[in-house]
Amino acid sequence: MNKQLFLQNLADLNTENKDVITLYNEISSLAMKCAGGISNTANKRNAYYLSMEFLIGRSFFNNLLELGVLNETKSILAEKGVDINVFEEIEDAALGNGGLGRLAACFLDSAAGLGLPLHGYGIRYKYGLFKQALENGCQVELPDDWQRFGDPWSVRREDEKREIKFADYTVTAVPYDMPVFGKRINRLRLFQAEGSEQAEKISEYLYPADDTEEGKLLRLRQEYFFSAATVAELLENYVKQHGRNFGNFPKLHVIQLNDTHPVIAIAEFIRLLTAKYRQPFATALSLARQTFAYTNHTVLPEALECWHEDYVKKILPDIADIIVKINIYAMREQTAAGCTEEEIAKMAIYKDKTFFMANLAVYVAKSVNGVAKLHTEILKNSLFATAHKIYPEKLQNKTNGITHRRWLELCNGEFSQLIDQTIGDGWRADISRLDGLKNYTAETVEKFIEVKRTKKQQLLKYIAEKEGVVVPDNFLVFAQVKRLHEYKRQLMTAFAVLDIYYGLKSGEIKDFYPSVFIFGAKSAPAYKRAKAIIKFINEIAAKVNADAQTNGLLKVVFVQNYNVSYAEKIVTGADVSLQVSTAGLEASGTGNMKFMLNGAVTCGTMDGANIEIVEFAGKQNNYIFGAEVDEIERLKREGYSPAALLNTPLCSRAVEALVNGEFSDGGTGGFKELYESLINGASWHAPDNYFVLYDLKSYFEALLSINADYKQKFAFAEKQLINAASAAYFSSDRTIREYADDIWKI
Ligand code: 26V
Repeated sequence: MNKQLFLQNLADLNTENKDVITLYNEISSLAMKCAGGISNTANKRNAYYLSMEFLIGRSFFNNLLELGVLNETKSILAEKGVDINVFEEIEDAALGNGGLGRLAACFLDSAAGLGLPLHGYGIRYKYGLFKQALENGCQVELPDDWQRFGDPWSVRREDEKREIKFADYTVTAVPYDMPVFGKRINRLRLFQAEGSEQAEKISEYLYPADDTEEGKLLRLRQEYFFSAATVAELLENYVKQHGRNFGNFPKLHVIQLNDTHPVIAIAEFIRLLTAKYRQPFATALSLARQTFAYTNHTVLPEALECWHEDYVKKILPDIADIIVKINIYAMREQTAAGCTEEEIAKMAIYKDKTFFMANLAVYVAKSVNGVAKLHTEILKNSLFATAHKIYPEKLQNKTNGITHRRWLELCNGEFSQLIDQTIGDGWRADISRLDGLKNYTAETVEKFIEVKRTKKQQLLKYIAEKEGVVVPDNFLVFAQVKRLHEYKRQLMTAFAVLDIYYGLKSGEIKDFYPSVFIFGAKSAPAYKRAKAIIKFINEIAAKVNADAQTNGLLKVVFVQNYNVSYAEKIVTGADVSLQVSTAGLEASGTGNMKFMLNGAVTCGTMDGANIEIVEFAGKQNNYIFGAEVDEIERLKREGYSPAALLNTPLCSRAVEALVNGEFSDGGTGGFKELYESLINGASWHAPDNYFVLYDLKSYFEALLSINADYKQKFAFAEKQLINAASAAYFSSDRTIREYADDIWKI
């Protein structure tokens, strides 16, 4: 970065009579001009991260921070009478749904920060994840036209576009490069589909609905589109430099597949090597097995991709043939290794006219990783147990992480300064030094209490403006913010909050410290139950907030359009992070880490990375409750009757509220359906298959004990500070070093 040039030009910039969007574009373009180009890595080993999602959020502040000019920019603009916070009007680039996409963004940040050559490849969606509004407490989806502010951080690479062929038509993939700044400048390359109206559809929306034939095909086209563009580019560049001796390709490239979405890249890689570059199939397969690595992000069966062969044959017939052939090689190898027919069936890549993308990835990839200790154990012992027996060297753990630059330095300047004062600023470059904060003094705790109060005030002020709910800033703040899904159990929190409310009204709960529950979540547009849960929470919020008898003690807010920028405010202002998934189902969670790093305690189940969080920060400094994996397994085996729990006081009041007319679902029948799902189940699942009623009592008790403990302000703040001081492990710098050392060898 030519810092001098940037600051000089910025000082000379005329800001008068310019609107925020114009200024945003001018300053961003100036930074791009002064930043320098993508760091050169030809002839060195590089890692490529293929992902359908990169949930980057806002680039402006982060890029200026990474370029080392944020503070100076703030002062120069202030001198001109421009408050840098006006750029908060520029909305997020939400090219992702949740954790998986945000992880990809954190990984790029950390790799650049550590000076490691990792490049992202994905899709430049015209519309990112929908914007959420609440109407009458119900979610409505609005298009997210993120490019309407301009896109000054991308460079269109017309000269590097290429054709991608489907059986019925051809599309042009045009790369847009976003530099990722740090110790070096890496590339995030997003492809835009062009050429015809049909073609443009491919990069129009993130995750189109896939419940129709057309939707499924579109999704498959998206996956192939960017995977094929990436693989073609890497092979072509290699051949330009090294000719057709591909022996060195795996030495120079490692391709990390972010979940199964880009797994089709494996088949395309083999297709190009055989059809275009005339390599024997066995050679191509062997090269693939040295090049690809795969990360699994969920064990939920409904999220494990499989493609009916008809779809693939229809638009990608050669790819279908190749996958069938890979399956033959796999079966041959597994038979030779002495596998039984049953074992081979479990690892099948092609069976019953269906392609199993996770099995394809596990067979071909040289490394398969889970994203938290428990998750990897589950992969080893159940989901991929057979493959683990045959290929024991493949499975490994890489516990997720978050970039402490965005998730502490950028979003919590106040706390960052306190840390600087306490242990020096070395932690910014080397996060492991954050451990030093464990030697805090009473004075540090007092200062931390001040910081928390400031961040809480900022958050509650913002919520008052945006959501119209006023919460006094002495309130204890609980937050559950994440995608809406039954397994994440926002419904269980809703029940617990209702029980608290009834307890306050009846006088059974005494000496309650004033508390607010903040929810933030988007539901998939077609996910009816999730939408009913949003409505239910909003019904509860309306009732509780309007009750003069209790609303000095309890408030509930459901924030609209929860996204990265909202998260940056919520994680800093919250006291308690709610991470209450059914044990075994949250692969890792990364929100839990963001709260921890900003000094919130976790109230959660022994699931995903929560387990490691309490390992580092101590169970005594967090609030763990609920059934653990073994118990859930036992309940599933032996059967569990939630109806029997309906008579217990907590369940009867809260669960019956779904159907006793106390709340209205707006005539959709959604509340009754939720009730039925809990008590009677449905054609596709057992009653209460996420054990909401089972864990409700211990959850309720955990919440009350937090409430009681919070009255000891100093002791509670100490717990919070210990959590922050123990969070170094959860920096994605650590995660990326592990990927670099163990998988990528870069
Ligand atoms: C996808 C789908 C799609 C079909 C309907 C149900 C369903 C449920 C879940 C998913 C999630 C797909 C993968 C994913 O986003 N996993 C998340 O990855 C994060 C980063 O590793 C991790 O922290 C989260 O625990 C995990 O849920």
